[in-house]
Amino acid sequence: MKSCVTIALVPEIKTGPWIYWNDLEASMAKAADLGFDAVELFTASADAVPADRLAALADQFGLKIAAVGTGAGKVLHGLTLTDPDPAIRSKAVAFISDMMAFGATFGAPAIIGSMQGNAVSGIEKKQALAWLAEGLNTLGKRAEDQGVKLIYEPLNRYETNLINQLETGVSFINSLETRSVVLLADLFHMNIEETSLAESIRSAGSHIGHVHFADSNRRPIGRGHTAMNDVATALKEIDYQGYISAEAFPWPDSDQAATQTITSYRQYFSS
Ligand SMILES: [Mn+2]
Repeated sequence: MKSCVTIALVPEIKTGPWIYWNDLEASMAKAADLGFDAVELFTASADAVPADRLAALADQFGLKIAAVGTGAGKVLHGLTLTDPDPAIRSKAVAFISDMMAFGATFGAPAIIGSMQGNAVSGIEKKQALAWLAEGLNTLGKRAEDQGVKLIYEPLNRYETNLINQLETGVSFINSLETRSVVLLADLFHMNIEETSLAESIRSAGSHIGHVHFADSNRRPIGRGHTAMNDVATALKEIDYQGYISAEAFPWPDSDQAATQTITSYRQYFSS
């Protein structure tokens, strides 16, 4: 497993659960100092950070780019893959596609979280899931062409009414034409939705391609009541090799949250 910390560069979502904010270079320097293996980026668009600048910084600090978030497409532009308007769905696919190409430069997959949207008023859930499948099939094909996976994230019920649990997520991605989509196990969402975090991880097994590392209250691991020992044991049992990425509130501040995160990571995964 590999440690990772989130950096958000979108001022409009300043209240969100990201450890570092605003200054890419300073944040990467801090992440490297603490010994993180990688960073996960949340940017406003695919060209918000020039790829050559990011490559130079990654090289300078010895950090990998673990994944790139696509949520700005919804937050800034109101796009989702399940909007009833086909023009908006098409723009959502284009936005994610651009972000995926940016990430693929670094071997980093794109994450589809809030861009999945919802079955909105007047739309059957079955229809929304069909639109989501259509979008993921198109994007999964492009991911395959670019040599990266595409990460799909089940969210808790307050953020989507489509897919809230890993088990439903596994059935859904197995129903797709593309084999390029993997699941994101976000421990915060799972804490709300799963009967047992460890059992869900064991069942989803090799379908898990990314982990969001946050405690029950979205604070850094160790600052809530998630039974992290059981979760870590389950991830080792399924031989998870991916990133353990801190998508948690910068509580009480970014530096302390980052330190808490790497300390917890080492406690549970370094052995
Ligand atoms: Mn997440």
